[in-house]
Amino acid sequence: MSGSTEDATTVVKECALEAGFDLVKVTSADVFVRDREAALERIDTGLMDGLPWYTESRVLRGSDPQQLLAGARSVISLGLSYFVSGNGDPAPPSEKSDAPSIGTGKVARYARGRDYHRVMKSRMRDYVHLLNSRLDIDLSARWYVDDGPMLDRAAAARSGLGWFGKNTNILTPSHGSWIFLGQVITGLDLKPDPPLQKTCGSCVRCIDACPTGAIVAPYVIDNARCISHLTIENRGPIPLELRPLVGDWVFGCDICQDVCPVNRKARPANAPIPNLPQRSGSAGDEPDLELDLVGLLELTDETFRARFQGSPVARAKRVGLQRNACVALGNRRDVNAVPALLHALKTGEPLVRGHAAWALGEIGIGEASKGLLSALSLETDADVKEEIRLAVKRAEIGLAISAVSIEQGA
Ligand code: B12
Ligand code: SF4
Ligand code: SF4
Repeated sequence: MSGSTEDATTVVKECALEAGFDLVKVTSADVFVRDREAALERIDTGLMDGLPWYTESRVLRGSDPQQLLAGARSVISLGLSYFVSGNGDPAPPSEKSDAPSIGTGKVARYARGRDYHRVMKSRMRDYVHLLNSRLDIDLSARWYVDDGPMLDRAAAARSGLGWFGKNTNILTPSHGSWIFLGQVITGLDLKPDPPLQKTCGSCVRCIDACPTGAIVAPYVIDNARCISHLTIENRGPIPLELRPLVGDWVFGCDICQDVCPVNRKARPANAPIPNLPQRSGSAGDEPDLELDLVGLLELTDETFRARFQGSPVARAKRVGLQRNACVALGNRRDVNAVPALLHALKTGEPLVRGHAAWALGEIGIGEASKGLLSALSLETDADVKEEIRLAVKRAEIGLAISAVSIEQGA
């Protein structure tokens, strides 16, 4: 290893911290063989179902840095923490809003500030400019974060930025798994870092805690069962059997990270992703910790845009978010939500109407049941009609069970 390689590697690392990243390591530009095979097998066995853009050719390209940058020599692996002190746990109810709330739904930590894609890409651009001026070269480089084909976690693991947890997230000794990952592929000859010799040991907390059983084996997620997929990427209905397990998550899920012991010692970000500026319908310059469920049902395309522009939450689209709000309201079983759900059952898109019917079926009593019966005769969409029929059935069973309990109690 030449002295100049060592010097360039030192500059690369110093500049990354200066550009606002929390972690930086280096790996070679060799093919990620194990990860390529694992990803191809995941597609083959149907465990990536629901993500039509996650294709074999994407994996083949994304696991070979040479295909992404001709003449690639090194991959700089970057980590940006999104763990912000005060942005971790939901605020106590008194601090949430002045308006009376029927209930709120949870937003995953990573999505509580400004869209990280934009923030990370802009820091990466600045980083490459900084490298050019410090090294006095015109660096050949390509950079990726999340939406690129590169296998972000594979690069992080091989470079020793962190290690694979059994929940498939990259865990880091200093910042836990609360980090976004990105890479700069370059033609620079840099000194690679060794992978960490750490593992989860005998811990299986995340596997036990996952409500939908999405961690089907250590290091393996069934995408179609993961709440993160169901509430964000999924454009269709949430499968009936999974709805009760989604709880009150309306965007993403943090359960397998919240229970992880490595995250207990996570350090907050050095240069946190900024919050969104003041927007209509939000509490001001505040992170989206939790979202008012009835408020979500009331959103129009225009108010949705105004509220979530620049936020990762926009990815779910208005209809997806309203679908998720219905599921969370159904899981709360609060009769006060019935008027809003009945309104959604009459005026929402078919996907929202179907999930509003499900929620009313979960609540099951009085106005909820009556509303379902009258909607059944008016509904024209076959799928929504079926949802209403099933909801009526569940409401009737619920009523019969409560009648028996009252009789037995009397
Ligand atoms: C598709 C995707 C999803 C899908 C599928 C998840 C999945 N497990 O793949 C869904 C929508 C469910 C999802 C959810 C989330 N995601 Co996501 N997602 C991606 C994306 C775009 C591709 C991931 C991928 O290629 N998966 C394919 C499978 C095969 O990879 P894998 O599950 O990591 O499996 C690896 C291990 O099994 C390993 N392996 C195989 N055999 C063995 C054996 C041993 C012993 C070991 C140690 C390892 C090992 O090899 C596999 C390939 O590397 C990446 C961005 C990117 N471009 O890479 C972000 C990314 C992985 N997601 C991210 C985040 C933050 C999340 C969420 C936490 C968001 C949330 N809070 O809701 C959740 C976490 C859910 C979870 N437990 O994984 C971050 C993860 C950061 C980190 N610290 O790891 C990434 C890297 C985005 C980014 N650039 O920051 N995501
Ligand atoms: S994000 Fe939630 S649903 Fe997905 S694997 Fe983790 S705990 Fe399970
Ligand atoms: S909860 Fe335990 S098994 Fe799961 S990722 Fe964390 S340390 Fe690993």
